[in-house]
This record gives sequence, C-alpha cells and structure tokens, in this order.
Amino acid sequence: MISVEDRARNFAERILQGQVGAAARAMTWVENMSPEAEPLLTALAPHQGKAQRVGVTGPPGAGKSTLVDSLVRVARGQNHKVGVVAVDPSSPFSGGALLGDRVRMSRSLEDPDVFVRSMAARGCLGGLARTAQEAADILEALGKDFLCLETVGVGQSELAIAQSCDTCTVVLVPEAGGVIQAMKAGLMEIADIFVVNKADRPNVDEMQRQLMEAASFAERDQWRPPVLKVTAIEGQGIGELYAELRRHWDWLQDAGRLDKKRQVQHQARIRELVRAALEERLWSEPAVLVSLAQAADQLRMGQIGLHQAAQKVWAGVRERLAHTSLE
Ligand SMILES: Nc1nc2c(ncn2[C@@H]2O[C@H](COP(=O)(O)OP(=O)(O)OP(=O)(O)O)[C@@H](O)[C@H]2O)c(=O)[nH]1
Ligand SMILES: [Mg+2]
Repeated sequence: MISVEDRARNFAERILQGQVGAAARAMTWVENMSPEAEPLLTALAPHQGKAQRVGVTGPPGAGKSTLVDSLVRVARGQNHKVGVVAVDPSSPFSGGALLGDRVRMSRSLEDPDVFVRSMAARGCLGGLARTAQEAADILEALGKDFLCLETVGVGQSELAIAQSCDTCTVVLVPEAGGVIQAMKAGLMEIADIFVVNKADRPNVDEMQRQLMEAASFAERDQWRPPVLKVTAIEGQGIGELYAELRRHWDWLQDAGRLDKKRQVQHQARIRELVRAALEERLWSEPAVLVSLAQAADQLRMGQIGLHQAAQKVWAGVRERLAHTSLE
C-alpha cells in the first residue's frame, strides 16, 4: 500500500511536469479536504508566487465568464499559460450554471495551455476562499503564469476571493443604480480596475463617468483605478484590459508593493486556517459544550445576561486552551 504522503508527493511531481489529469485530481483532494491535500500543497510550496492572480468579480450576469474567456485569448496571444478558477454562485445540484460556464468559456476549453476549473460555491468543505486559492496554487505549480479567479461579487467569501488576488477587476454593466449597488456590495473599495461591460448597450458613457468620479476618490499610492469600456462578447476593449492588468502588475513590482501585498495575503490565509482549527477544536471539546448548554439554560431562565453567558463559556475555553495544542 502506497502511503498518503508518497501518493501526494508523486502527484506533486506529475503536476510540476505539467500533467493536467494529476492537477484535476489534486483539486478534488483540496475541495474534499482529503488527507493528501496538505502534503501535496507542502510539496508545491516552493513553486508559488510568480504568476499574476487576477480576480474578476461583479454582479450575477455581468458577463464575467464571457470576459474571462476573451481575456484568456488575449493572454494566450501574449504567450501566457493560463489558469481559470470559476466559482459558481448557483446550486451544485442544478449543475446548470456550471454547464453554462463550460459553454461561455468554450474557446478556452479547447486550448491545452488553458486550464479551467469550475467549482460550486456550496458543498465545498472548509471554506470557499481557501479552496479557490489552493486550486490556484495547483494551477501555478502546473506551470500557469496568468491566473483568473472569477467570483460573483455577492457575499463575504466571494469578496474575500477577489480580495485575495493581486489585481482585482470589478465588472459592472450599464444600468440605472448600478454604481450604487456596487457601493452597497462593497465592490468599490476592492477594485484595482473597473470594467463597464456590455458597452454595446445604452448609458455606458454615463456609467463610466460615474465610476471615474468614484475612482478618483479611490486613488492610493499613485494608483487610480482605471475605468474601461468593453464588449466582452465581441472581445472589444479586452486588449486594453490586459494592458491595464499588466500595468498594475508592474506597479506592484515597484517599491516592494507586491511583497507587502503577499505578506497581507499570506497572513489572511494562515489566520483563516488557524481560526478554523481553533473553532473545530473548541466546539468538539465536551467540557466546553457542557458549559455552553449551562450558560444557555441560565440565559433562558433570566439568571444571567447574554454577555455574562459568553463570559462564562469564554472562561472555560481559556482554561482548555491553556492545555491545548493545534492539531
Ligand atoms: N450585450 C452583451 N451581452 C453580453 C456581453 N458579455 C456577456 N453578455 C451576455 O450576458 C450574459 C451573462 O454572461 P456571463 O458571462 O455568463 O456572465 P457572468 O457574470 O459570468 O454570470 P454569473 O457567473 O452567472 O454571475 C450572457 O447571456 C452573455 O452572452 C456583452 O458584451 N454584451
Ligand atoms: Mg460566470
């Protein structure tokens, strides 16, 4: 019987040789939190950090997948090897939208130097952001040097994915109130580049004007998010988008900005794992569960207040933590 570690190391080697099937299998390990995932990622760790990770986010139906497909064509024209992680917002049970991504990214799917992985937002163990990032890690080890992560810009974990990228592209469409919606969804703060897609429709210039005004307030460290008009379905404006993405990449290389950004990204990833481990450990501790139940009873009977209840449980937790190591 081959050990888990040996199997993981064997797959890591195959991925580094560019074997697509091994990468696909490894992504399933990561999604399912299989025991192979950890030794695999450890073996791939020395092969990270060179690819630009581009987040593409925006409201449902804004044309993100269509845009990514067009962008992949342009990047291929620049001799990049391209990886795409498309996090699908819809139910894993319908399967319909995943199929839709396959159709919209159809041109990319025929190219052996492009790898597209769709993943369902629900039903993936241990956090969507972690899974998407680790899938990107595997793609980078596979030799991809331009990575696109598509997520719908609704919900905390989806936003976290876009934020975890080097360059965050926010895709909006010209419609009344679109900018306000984007503000409410927290998309304005995270954008390095704005794209107004579906420029074949009316009101594009008005939307661009509003976004440029908003972007002027978002300028930081000599980077003002540009606002581009594109018609993704025809590939119009995608060359300019690619150029802006690379300009942002150059900007990041300057003055140690990328190192700083990576430091923040990696801290966030480590924190997330520690948080998850801590919580799992905590709530599987019988003594903590007993004190939680007691505190809830006392709260229900009006003997203590909510904050007191939390304090009681926390006191017990602190005691447990003193004798605990992270496993
Ligand atoms: N008119 C017009 N339609 C477009 C354009 N780009 C995309 N579409 C259409 O918009 C619809 C949604 O496109 P998708 O690429 O699936 O959008 P998405 O943002 O990936 O959607 P979700 O992943 O479901 O949130 C499709 O019917 C596309 O054909 C464009 O430039 N102009
Ligand atoms: Mg999509």
